[in-house]
Amino acid sequence: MSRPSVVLLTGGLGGARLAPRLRDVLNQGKLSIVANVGDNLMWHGLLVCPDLDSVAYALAGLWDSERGWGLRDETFRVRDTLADLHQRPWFNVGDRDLALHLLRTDHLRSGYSLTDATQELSRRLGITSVEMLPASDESNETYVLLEDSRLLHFQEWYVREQADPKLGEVRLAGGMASKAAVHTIESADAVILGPSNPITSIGAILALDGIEEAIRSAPRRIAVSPVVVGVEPNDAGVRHHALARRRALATVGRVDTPGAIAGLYAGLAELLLIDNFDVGETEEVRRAGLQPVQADLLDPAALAETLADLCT
Ligand code: FO1
Repeated sequence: MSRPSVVLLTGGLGGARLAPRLRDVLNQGKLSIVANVGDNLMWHGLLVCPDLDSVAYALAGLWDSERGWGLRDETFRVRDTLADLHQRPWFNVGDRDLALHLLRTDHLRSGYSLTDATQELSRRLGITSVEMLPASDESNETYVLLEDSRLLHFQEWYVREQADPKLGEVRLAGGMASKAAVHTIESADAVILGPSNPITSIGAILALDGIEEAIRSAPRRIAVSPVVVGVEPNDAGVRHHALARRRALATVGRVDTPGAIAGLYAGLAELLLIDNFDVGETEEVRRAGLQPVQADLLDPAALAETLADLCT
C-alpha cells in the first residue's frame, strides 16, 4: 500500500507531538486527525477545544511544545486584566489563542457545525495536507466525580486542581460521534489509537456511538502506549499528564503501565507499541490479547517512522 489513508485518534499533547511527524513520513498518504472533544470548555462564552487546538497549532508550526499547550510567544494580558477586574481566571487563555476561540464561536453561532468550523479554522491556519476532525459535533464534555464527592468539569480538575484530587469516577459524556469522523475511520486503511490518556482522551472518543464499530472495520488497528514505565518524566507538563492518567486509570482499577492499558484496547487494537525500555511489559500485553511491538516512544520522529511502516 503506497499511499495509505491513516486516522490518528488523539488527545492534545500526544497528538501535537506525533501528528506533524506522521504527516511528514506518510509522504503522499492521507492523514486525518480525530480529536477528543471531552476536554472542551466554555470560557467566558467562547468555546475552547484544547485537544483540537494543540494538534492544529502543532501542524501549523505554532504550538508551544515546552508548555505543552497554546501558542509560542504568547502573552496573557486579557487574563491579567480579568484578574485586575477581580475575575481571576484559573484557565489561562492566551491573547493570541483568544482569536481562534472568537472565530470558532462566531462560526458556531452562525450555524456551522464544530466539524465545519474546525475545517475552516484549519484552512485559515494554513493546514492543507491533514484533515482535522472533532470526534463529535455535540457538546460532549467530560466531568469527574472526586473521591470527596465534588463533581467537576474535566478542566476544573485538570487545570484548577492540577489533577491532584483522587477520582471516584470519570463521567464520559458519550453521545453521537460526528458523521465525518465515523466515515473517515470506516474508510481508513489504518487507525492509530494515539499515545494519549486511555480514559479521558482515547476513552472519551471510544465512548461515542459509532466509533468502535468503525474502528473494527479498518484493516489495521494500532495502539500506542501513552506511558514509558522505565523512564521518569523530567518535564512538568508530562508529569501533570502522567498524574492525570494515573488518577483516571485508577477509577477502572488499572495501573499506569502498557500491560494494564492493553486490556482497555483488547478486541479493538491488534498491536500495542511499547517503548524499548518496557520490554518487561511484553508478556502482559500478549496476555491481554494484543501483539506488543517495541519502538522508541520518546522520539516522535522515530515513533512516526515505526507507525508509517506498520500502516503501509
Ligand atoms: N493547561 C494547563 O495546565 N493550564 C492552563 O491554564 C491551560 C490553559 C489552556 C488554554 C487553552 C488550551 O487550548 C489548552 C489549555 N491547557 C491548559 C491545556 C489543557 O487543559 C490540557 O492540555 C488538556 O485538556 C488535557 O489533555
